Amino acid sequence: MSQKTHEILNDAKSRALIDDETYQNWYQESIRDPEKFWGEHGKRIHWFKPYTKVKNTSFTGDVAIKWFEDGLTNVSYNCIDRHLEKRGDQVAILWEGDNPYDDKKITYRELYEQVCRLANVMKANGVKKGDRVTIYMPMIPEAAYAMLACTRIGAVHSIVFGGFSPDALAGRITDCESTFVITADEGLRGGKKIPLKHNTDLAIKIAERNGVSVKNVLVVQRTAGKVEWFAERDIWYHEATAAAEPECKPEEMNAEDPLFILYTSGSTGKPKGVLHTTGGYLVYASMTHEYVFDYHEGDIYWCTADVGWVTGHSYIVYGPLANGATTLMFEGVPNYPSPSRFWDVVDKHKVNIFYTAPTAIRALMGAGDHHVRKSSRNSLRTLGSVGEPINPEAWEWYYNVVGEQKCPIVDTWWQTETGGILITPLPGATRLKPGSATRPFFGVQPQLVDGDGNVLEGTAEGNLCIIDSWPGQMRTVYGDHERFIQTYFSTYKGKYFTGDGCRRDEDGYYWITGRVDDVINVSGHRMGTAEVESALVSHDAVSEAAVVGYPHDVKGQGIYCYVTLMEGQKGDDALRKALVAHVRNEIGPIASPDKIQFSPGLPKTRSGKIMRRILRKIAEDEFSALGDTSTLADPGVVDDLISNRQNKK
Ligand code: 6R9
Repeated sequence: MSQKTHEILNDAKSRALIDDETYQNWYQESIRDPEKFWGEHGKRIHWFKPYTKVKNTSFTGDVAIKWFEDGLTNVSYNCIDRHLEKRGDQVAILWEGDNPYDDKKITYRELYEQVCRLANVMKANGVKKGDRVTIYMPMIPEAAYAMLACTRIGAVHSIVFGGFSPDALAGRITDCESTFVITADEGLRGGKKIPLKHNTDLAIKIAERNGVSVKNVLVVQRTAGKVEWFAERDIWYHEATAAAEPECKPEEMNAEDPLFILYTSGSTGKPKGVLHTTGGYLVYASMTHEYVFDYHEGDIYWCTADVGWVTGHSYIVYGPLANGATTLMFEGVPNYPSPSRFWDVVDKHKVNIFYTAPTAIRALMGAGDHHVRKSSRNSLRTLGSVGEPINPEAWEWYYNVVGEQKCPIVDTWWQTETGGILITPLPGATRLKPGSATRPFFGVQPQLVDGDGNVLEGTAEGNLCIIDSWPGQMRTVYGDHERFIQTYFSTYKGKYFTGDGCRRDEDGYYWITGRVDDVINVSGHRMGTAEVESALVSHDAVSEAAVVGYPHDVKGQGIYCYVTLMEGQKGDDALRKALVAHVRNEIGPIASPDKIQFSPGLPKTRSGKIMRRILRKIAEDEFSALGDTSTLADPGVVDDLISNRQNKK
């Protein structure tokens, strides 16, 4: 592990909003007196009725988290209306299409009109405050309009990533009982079309069988590809919005009214509907966006995530727009038409702040420096990373080759559940160490505990908990508060448990080591191994499956599946292919197994528990250190597993 440090950069320092001393002072104050600290910073957004109570949170008992609880506000008002006077003609969304010749600039005034029209369309079709709206969209401006239109009328959006299958979409529609879906005819990524409307049609049929009937589907025309049309249900977006009024009064929302649901994988069962609310979330998203990226007025800001993930919610749409920024929205992929695409876009739009994921950095690093060097990248000032631990080699490449040692890298650690960034350097204030997310943001109190819950002080490695609330924290699992308590607050009583392992070094810096539960991180996408397992066993040929992660050069972790077949089935390459296709179908391409090992048996304890520790070791090709196998019901299976391993180095 590299212990090299990078001193505060002079360029970053001269313009930095926060220096090290300010960081220390604010941090101390935020912990000593959170009421006062957040009472002041809560004012960064507009309130129709100001709050008088700031913090009312408890991590024990029923776990109730409330911030700014008597304040009234509206997210779309904050992201649009309040900027109109000063920056109505400033670009709000800078859209770069999949095709490099395709782009669009949407000013704040245009954004206002688009969002109002769409809000009116939704209202006219019976969508009311509190109703759930599912958004299944490509990365086009209409995705942001849809989010903001929901917030304008108080509807709760649930975005489902466009790469998810009809089954996965159906599960999410059913869980939150949404009766209104917004989608597009087709998506376009890397020159390939994605049949979003067709997938939606299939998902709605499945949801119907599960008792949830979708009333309307609003369809954006993106490719003008052929789609099936159900006249009593489907509505063309362009027709309906053209006919709607361009003004719509924002609903006054309580700070604790639900804002959105976003499904995320855990170690058990089906994905959880993470629920975020209005006031605290927006305060936290906008504040972190400003200070973590050292955002200054006029900056062109680009986060390469998809709005289907939390990063897209907080740092493409809500944080930047609440701050009146110009946010770049990219429809395509990093290597289309060539691996220089990111840097071409940086030069084309003079991007100042660039935020991406380690998996993209590693892939582009592998493609060769010449793809980077042919661009100027002069405009860049801050580089960010998110989604998984960034290995020091990738960090150094990002810093030296992409940033030419002029841009601090903010390695931002956070989760869908946390709403915004919790551990991160601040440009110009934090000395950087490659691979470390460094220090907590204001108001965040990390704690390391061992397996028994003992608090570890000083230099230590353990399980990462957060011991007090911050405004952006999730409030509940939609429809299942008990699961919320069980998942996050019961492992270590009275503490929020992140599911991540972490080391704290001698400078008090945090180094995230990865998940300690049965969640794997594939290209920055979180996946429960249980989800992939249940997809596998739903195939007729499979009797049992166990899935683990293994180190993968580009994806961070790859998906390694041990599969036991039904009697009479033959484990050959044809079946491997069929199983990969099956999992893609059930969940989506991001869950495609990388390795499938057919194994007559799995290593189990006498009580029938699969010993994943052993399976992980074999998948990593590190089987000389298998540890104690004497508690296995049949130690013999291990030899077979080793000799048929699929990842020989
Ligand atoms: C924002 C997001 C959360 C999990 C998290 C952790 C991993 C995210 C990281 C990181 C190391 C970073 N993770 N950022 N690990 N360093 N900078 O990614 O949310 O999709 O919910 O994933 O991702 O394991 O627990 P989400």
